[in-house]
Formats: sequence, structure tokens, C-alpha cells
Amino acid sequence: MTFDRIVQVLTESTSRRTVLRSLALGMSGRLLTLGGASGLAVEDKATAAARQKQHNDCPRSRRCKKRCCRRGETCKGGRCVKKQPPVHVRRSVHSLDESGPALTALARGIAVMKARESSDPTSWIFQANIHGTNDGAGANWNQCTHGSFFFLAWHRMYLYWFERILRKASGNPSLALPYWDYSESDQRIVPRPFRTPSSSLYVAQRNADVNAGQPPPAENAWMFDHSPAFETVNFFHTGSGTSFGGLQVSEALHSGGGAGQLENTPHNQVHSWVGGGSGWMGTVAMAARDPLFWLHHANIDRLWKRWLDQAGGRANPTGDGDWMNDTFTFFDENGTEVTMSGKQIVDTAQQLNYRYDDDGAASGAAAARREKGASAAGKQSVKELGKSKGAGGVDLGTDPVTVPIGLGAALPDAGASSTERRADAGVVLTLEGIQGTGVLGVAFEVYVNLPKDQQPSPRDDAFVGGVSLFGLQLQDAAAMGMGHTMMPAALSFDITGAVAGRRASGREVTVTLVPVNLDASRRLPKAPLAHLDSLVVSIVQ
Ligand SMILES: [Cu+2]
Repeated sequence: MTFDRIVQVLTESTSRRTVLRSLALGMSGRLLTLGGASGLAVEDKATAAARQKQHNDCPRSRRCKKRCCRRGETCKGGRCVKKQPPVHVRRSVHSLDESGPALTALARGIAVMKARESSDPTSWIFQANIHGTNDGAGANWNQCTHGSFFFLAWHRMYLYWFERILRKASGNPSLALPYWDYSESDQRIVPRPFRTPSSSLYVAQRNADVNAGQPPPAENAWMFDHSPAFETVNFFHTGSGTSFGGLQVSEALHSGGGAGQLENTPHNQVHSWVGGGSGWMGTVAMAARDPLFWLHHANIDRLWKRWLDQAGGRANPTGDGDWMNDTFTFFDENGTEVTMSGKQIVDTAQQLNYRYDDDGAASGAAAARREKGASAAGKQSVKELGKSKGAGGVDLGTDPVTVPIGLGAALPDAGASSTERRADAGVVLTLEGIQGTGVLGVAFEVYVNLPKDQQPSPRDDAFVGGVSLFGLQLQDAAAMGMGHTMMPAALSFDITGAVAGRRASGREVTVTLVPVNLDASRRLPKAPLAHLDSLVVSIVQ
């Protein structure tokens, strides 16, 4: 048979399949290739056309069957509709039965992951090492981003891929990560399975109080309170401003030095409290080896959504090209490398197939306001009013330290202009160059213009927030491969309310830093616990 003849047969044939079969049996290599390739295409086209015809008839006849719908579609109410993957619901861990299917599946998935070799990207240790590790530089280890406006996005992606791995490992297709809602004071005690040594949910490396089922002292309630972060309207800040989500940077950094309000409190504070004096949660390198890490971060991820619900201009930085497009690398449930960027994670239900059990509580009107008044950008102008004296900075130890800051100009009359000023404008205190000395489980309460004879209390108006050293310790720097040179961290507090009506001292603001020992099982050493380079008071508008 000549080549021309074959083409003629192909063209004329009413049963192409038969011709192709005979071609495949009898032809030389060149023709076989030709016949095979074009034959398959012909066959596929015919099948596709038949399926398309069935599909076209289908919705009109209102008698669709599964087989007549296109691939990826299903028959619903007589019509072919796009198959929706199930939306997994992340629930409050305290709403789950301690021996019920959800926590049982969680424990099983973690046990399976822990049994895998650490070189396996779907193993417990490998996944934890993606966040941070002292085990050296493995592929894609030490990737977590803190101290910048990438913090929330990166951790959302990290949890998403981890949850997929965990779900497959558990064998339960409906597994979803629970979240730990410690904003409720009666829920700060973790459920029993997390405190039971025989459970895969337990680790010994925690604050002794956590594993003993002891709640934190009532005076530390502020560490679990997200409401000051929720009052912040702008997602990111520049310079010495304050924001919900962190410092605007062009590239994600392991430690960006500019944590947002939510990252500082409750995120960092809860890390330090759960970790205590020597536990894993207190350091970046070990934190993700504690199962509580994942429940803690699910809650932080949920609070990001609840913050958006507050509307009033709160919005994600979808206009920022770097935030939207910078890509990060993770692994899926098969151990295959995957990449993801901010634009793929803004809508958890639509894009990532998960939601929280309290999603949707915000009204449609609030959502509309959110779209209208979107102002993720922190276009703030910052004017420095005064700075602490002394080139050596300030050492913080076991005794409270008070630092005076002389102001070059009087503070504006906050009372008179409070209705006119922007929600994100005001008087800001910035602590610059914060670094821990390696003592874990310590926080500092920050007070402004605290009267000399007054006992400091976080319930007082003079209290403006707290400092956590999570991620700012020497051992964190080492784990991040930075030696002893960390990106200097700055933390800003809105002190507008605290200085209003407290200006008896004239052109001066005093800042008092009070150490808090988060681990009652040990005494703090009589040595510097942290160092600040300087304290700055600014006007932001
Ligand atoms: Cu964290």
C-alpha cells in the first residue's frame, strides 16, 4: 500500500477504526506513527462530539444523567453543573468531642506523619522544618515569614498544604484542622488529648502549666486579646506606622522586623506562653513540632477573616503586586512540590475549599462597605516628635525600667480632633531594635505616663500593649542562618488614648516596661532579658 493510498482509505473509510487497526498491524514505522497519531485524534473528536451532543440535549430535556455531563460536571436537578470539591469546615477545638471522630482523625494523621522519614516532604519533621529548624538547610526548610505583611499569607498557604497532607495521612477525607480560640478565657486550657502523654497530640516540651491544664494568670489576659489588633484599619504599614498585617516589603523575609498588631498579640504572645521557659513553641526553629502550633495558626488565620468582617475600610492588600504575585514553595499530599502566591489565597472557600465554623456571620452590608472603603494601603506620613537618649540603648531585666522621651513639640490635642482624624492616625510609640538575649517565656508590658507611685496593671489606661520576643531571640537568629545579626525588629503602639489627658509632664512622655515571667516553674535570671536600641514617639497622619 502506498502512502497516498493509505490517506485515500483513511479519507473514504466509514469505519476509521478498522482501517487504523490494519494500518497499525501492517505498516512501516513512519506510517505507523502517522496512522497512530491521527487515528487517535479522529477517534477522540468523534467521542467528544457525541458527548457534546448528549450534553447539549441534557439540560434542556431536564433528564440529565451523570454520563452525559462533561468531565468535571455532575447532574443536579436535571442540569449538568460544575462539580464543587467539598468545602472543609475548620471548627473550634473546644466544640469537638474529646474522643470523637475529628480529634481521633487528627491524632491518627499526626501519628502517621510522625512515623515517616524526615526526608519525606509529607513527614511531620519535614513539614515542621519548612517553618524553621536547627537541622541544617534541607530543601525548602526555614521558610516561614515573620515581621512583614507576608506573615498572614505565607502561614495560610503553609497550613493549607499541611492540612491536605494530614487529611490523606489520617485516611479521613473530611478532616479539617481545628482552631484554638483562646480569646475565650475558659478555652485557654487545651483539651485533654493534647495533655495526655500517650497521645500523638502531646509534647512534653511545653510550659508546665499548659500540660497541667492550668489557665494563664488573669492579669495576662491581654496576651490573648485580639481586639486592639482589630481596631487597626490598615492592613500594612510603612516606616514607624502601625498596621494589622505588618510592614510592607517587596520580598518576603524570614524575619522582616516589622510585625503587625495581630502577629505581635495574640500570635507571638501565645507562642511564648505555650513554650514557657524551654518548650518548642517559644522558638521559630521548633514551634511547628508542637501539634498546638497548627491549631494556634488556624486561629490566627481565622482572626484575619474576622478582622475583614469588621469592615470600615479593612481590606487585603490586593493592589500590591508583590503581595499578590510573590510565589512560595510547599509540598502536596503526594510529596510533589507546589508553588502558590497571595492572589490564590484571598478567598478560602472559593480558592482553598475551606472555611471556619463562624464564617458568614458578617452581614452582606458589611461586605459591601468593605469593598467600597478598601484602604489596605498604609499611606501614612510619620513625623518624629522625640527619641530616647543614649547611644547604648536600654537593657530590660527582671525589674521594671522607665525611659523618659523628650518631645520637640507639644502633642496635638487628640480630644478635639478625634472625630476628624483618620482611624489609623494618631500618636505612636515605636520600640526600635528589639532583641532577646536567649531567655524564653518572657514578655514585657508597656505603659505610657504611668504615675510614679502607681502599681502597673494591664487594666489601667496607661497600658498600651506588650512586647513578645518570639522570633527575636539569639537562637532564632541562629536557626534562620543569620548568625547573630537579625533584622532589627521595630514594634509600634498606638498611644493616642494613653497620652490624651495625661500630659501633666509637659513636653515629655515616659515609657515603663515591666517584665512578665510566663513560666511559673522557673525564676528569671538576674541578667538582661532583652535589649532595645531606642524608643521613639511620632505623629502619624
Ligand atoms: Cu506562629
